[in-house]
Amino acid sequence: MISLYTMPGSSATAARIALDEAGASYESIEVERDDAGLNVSPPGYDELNPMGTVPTLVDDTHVLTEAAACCLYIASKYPEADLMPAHGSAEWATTIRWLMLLTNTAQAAFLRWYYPEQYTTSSDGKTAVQEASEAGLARVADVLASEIGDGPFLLGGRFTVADGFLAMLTGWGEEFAPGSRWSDDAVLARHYNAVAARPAAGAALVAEGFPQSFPS
Ligand SMILES: N[C@@H](CCC(=O)N[C@@H](CS)C(=O)NCC(=O)O)C(=O)O
Repeated sequence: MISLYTMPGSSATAARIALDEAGASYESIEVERDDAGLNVSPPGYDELNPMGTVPTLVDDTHVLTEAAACCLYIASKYPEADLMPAHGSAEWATTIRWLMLLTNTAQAAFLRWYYPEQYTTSSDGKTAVQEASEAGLARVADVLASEIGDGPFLLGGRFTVADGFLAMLTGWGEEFAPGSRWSDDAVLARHYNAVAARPAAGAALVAEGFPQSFPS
């Protein structure tokens, strides 16, 4: 059985959405940290994921880290769920293009906002890190909104694992200043709502602490 190591509302949400959309049988194992941010449970977690982050997905002898890699793995393991277009097709190319932007650029910028102390050695540098993250994220939001257009998904009418990933990111950043949250963008809010309207993805989002919908 697949094991998904997770923390509520974390990057593991994208993998959970993919697993639930696939109807996969899996166990969820919560990683617990102490006040210093060290993983204390389950014992030995950092050997599984040397970065010490979540998610980690274990499927028999396969150990995957990186949320986007987990999503692609799940899509390949459960082809009947149709979570990715046919390998090598134009739609596949478009999907991996946006999924890589989501993880390399957007997710990374959100994580700089949430963990600013990891990106500055200056004791008063955290605010500047967060401001730069928000500015970068505003640019990515514009690009994504323009790509989605009437959508409702990145590929138009077809849902892929990239949409689950994007919905997770749109659900983040609620601490940002009003107007600069991704959920403030009408297109991204509509995209989120379309993902959340799917029974499996919507239940996963809500279970992870995300809203059922955003005003759009
Ligand atoms: N690129 C990694 C990022 C994972 C990541 O940073 N996860 C966060 C939670 S959303 C985490 O575990 N942070 C703990 C830390 O950086 O100490 C992935 O996609 O899995």
